[in-house]
Amino acid sequence: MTTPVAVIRHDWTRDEVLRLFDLSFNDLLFRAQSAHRRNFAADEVQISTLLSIKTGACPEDCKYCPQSVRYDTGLEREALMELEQVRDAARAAREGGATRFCMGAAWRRPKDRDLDRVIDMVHAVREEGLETCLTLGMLDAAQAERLREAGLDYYNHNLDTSPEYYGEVITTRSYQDRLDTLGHVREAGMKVCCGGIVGMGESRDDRAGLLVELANLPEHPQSVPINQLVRVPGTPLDQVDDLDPLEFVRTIAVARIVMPASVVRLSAGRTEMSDELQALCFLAGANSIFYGDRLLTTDNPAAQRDRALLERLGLRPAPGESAPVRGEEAAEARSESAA
Ligand code: SAM
Ligand code: DTB
Ligand code: SF4
Repeated sequence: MTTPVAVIRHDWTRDEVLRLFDLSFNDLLFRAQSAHRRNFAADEVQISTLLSIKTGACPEDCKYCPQSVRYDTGLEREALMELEQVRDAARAAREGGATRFCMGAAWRRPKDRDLDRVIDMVHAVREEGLETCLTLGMLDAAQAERLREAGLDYYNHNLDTSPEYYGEVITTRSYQDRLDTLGHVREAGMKVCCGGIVGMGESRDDRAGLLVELANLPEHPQSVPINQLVRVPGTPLDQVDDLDPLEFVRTIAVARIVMPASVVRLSAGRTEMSDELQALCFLAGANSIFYGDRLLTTDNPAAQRDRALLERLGLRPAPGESAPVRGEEAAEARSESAA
């Protein structure tokens, strides 16, 4: 009998997932590393760079977020960026070694006239030969369709936590709103980037609940960012207790096991992590990072430190999924979305 390459399940129960969390650390990491090797080159790490294209003054009340207008975090608000600035940032990201460029806007949902400008940005980033990702808040079906026609590769929209803990963190949009947006993105045919945040004072049961929700979506998100809360002074979660770092590693390992063929990103929070902790996260099956000195509004490890870390661990950047699209394909996408 041969072992299947990847058993993709959508019927995980919370008890089963909690039993994975309860394994001995060695057993858990062995299972996660085995799942990883069945599906991915063991030493490749996908490299994404983030850019905040519209910063601050967000009407939503996400308690972790420095960009909510409700919390005084001292963040300067910035209007939607000019196209040429975005193009320059994308070019610099590609030259620095990123294969994907993720643009984030502090909106509840984009207005259609904003979407016109963001679509021009997607074209510009594609012309630089990078995969494209956007995170703009909630989308309706027509907006998702427009983004797919523009050639957008990924849309990021996180579930953030378990359905039970969600109301402790966000009250201005529901879990179902998030599932609806994810449905529109999936149905439009784009790849889904969806994960959450740990270290917000949630329980292990909540971490298991988040992973069950992600794994039981109609399709596993192709990209699963696992963020450790970045505690920003002025936000309501500023004073939350530290999460045990080994519990963070366990969360990555369980994500790898329940979504074996998805790229799991060790996302926000790396600035506070030692090289050794990050190495454990890679061993647990993380195979993507945000690269570059900034996340959206907070710091990320310096690019130089990350290059040294990857080198020390013998990890190499994964090749991008789409061939460079300077020229033909990008022009095609532009004329399609103009039609
Ligand atoms: N406004 C859009 C939205 O929320 O859908 C897009 C941008 S929002 C900043 C993207 C994601 O960043 C959030 O869903 C959350 O998971 C993550 N995030 C925001 N602030 C964070 C923080 N302080 N620590 C860790 N992750 C954070
Ligand atoms: C995701 O899951 N993490 C990224 C990205 N998707 C957009 C954002 C992290 C933001 C951390 C806080 C900040 O820099 O503002
Ligand atoms: Fe706004 Fe997104 Fe921040 Fe929530 S996470 S406050 S929606 S920018």
